[in-house]
Amino acid sequence: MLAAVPRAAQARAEALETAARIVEDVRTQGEAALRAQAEKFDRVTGHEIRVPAEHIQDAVAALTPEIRTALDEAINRVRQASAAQVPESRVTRIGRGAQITQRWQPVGRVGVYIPGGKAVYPSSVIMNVVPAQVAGVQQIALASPPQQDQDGRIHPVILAAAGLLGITEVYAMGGAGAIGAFAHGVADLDLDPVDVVSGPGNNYVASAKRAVAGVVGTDSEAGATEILVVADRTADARLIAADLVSQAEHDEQASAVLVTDDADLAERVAAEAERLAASTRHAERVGVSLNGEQSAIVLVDDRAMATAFSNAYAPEHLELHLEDAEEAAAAFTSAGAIFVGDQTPVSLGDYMAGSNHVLPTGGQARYAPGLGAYTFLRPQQVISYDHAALAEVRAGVVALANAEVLPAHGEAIEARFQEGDDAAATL
Ligand code: HSO
Ligand code: ZN
Repeated sequence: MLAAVPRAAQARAEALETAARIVEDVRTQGEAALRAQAEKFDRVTGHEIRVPAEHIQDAVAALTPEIRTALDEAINRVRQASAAQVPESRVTRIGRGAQITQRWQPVGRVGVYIPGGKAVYPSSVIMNVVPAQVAGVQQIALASPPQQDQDGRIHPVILAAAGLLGITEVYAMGGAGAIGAFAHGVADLDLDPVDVVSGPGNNYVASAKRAVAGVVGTDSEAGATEILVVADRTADARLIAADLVSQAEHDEQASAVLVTDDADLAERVAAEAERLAASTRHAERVGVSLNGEQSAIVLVDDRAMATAFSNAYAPEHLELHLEDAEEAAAAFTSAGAIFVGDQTPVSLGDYMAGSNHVLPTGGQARYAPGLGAYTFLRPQQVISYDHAALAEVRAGVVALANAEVLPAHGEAIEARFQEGDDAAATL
């Protein structure tokens, strides 16, 4: 069934080799490597890599009221919804004097990377920083490439979004080198290594994250944007077409898929999408995306088949334009995020819904979540037994230790039951 709508291919091998080399240069040569990379990739020299506090304040002050209000509102909504992603710690009493606490510990330090090339997304600053803050991360640093047309400063609206979020540690550095700098630290810049690197990026940034795996945690790899719309005969073709085009606007590789059991709707959406695609600002990109093999209109026999297709495809974004959308949502089990009803478009979620827009692509939604507060939390168990509780399982531990021929394990238990210890325990 899936063969009909293949995912866009991504060339990885070459990028991985290049990215690993760039990361290694930053690890061994620090600031000098970052400067050489800025000159080569960003055509910027002599810039301030550590962004001074005044530049951040200036960027906030320069925001138009509309954008400032919108950023504030988005931050507020994402903060509210992210709070539900922090589990409460729970204590399980295994027996008298024996307990396990399951707690969720934030990582100490996070590096957020925000690209600055053809796609400049201040909204991604919010989607990465807010969950880390909600998780309780104490130190959050942000990096974005120096811009040639901004005198080597980073994009002002990205800087302003960071400022609104209270981020003070910002670096003008880009691409794979920035990921290397976060992972390994840069002594000349007083940049300490982080525990987790998150944030979107091109193939080289994604490859650099692979190259630093095992050194730091990373968020999952995001590929080109995907939207899958499941619609029935009650749906509005004009709205569906608008939503397909909205995600196709991101990238030539973006996937826009409609699944419906209504042939008439399929035809109307195709016509409407074609009309919109011709006149939209990014017409060329949209045209390539919609006509690519990764985009399609899939005609199915019935709802069951539509649901099965969507679950197998596991789209990044799923929109339900169905008469019974609210109830139907339960059957759609594999999607990065599910947008219910025709008044809940993906572009609402991209900015303002309160949900996170960093979501699993390429079918990763079958097993992986999007970005959330939990990306920055480690579940940890805290174990606490008293002497009497240990006594209850003493023989069992010794038996298993002996069975594994690890007698010192058993002896560590027995050490607690030697003369004197026993007496103390009976007090
Ligand atoms: N739809 C993109 C996120 C985004 N849209 C950022 C606009 N800005 C990937 O989910
Ligand atoms: Zn988008």
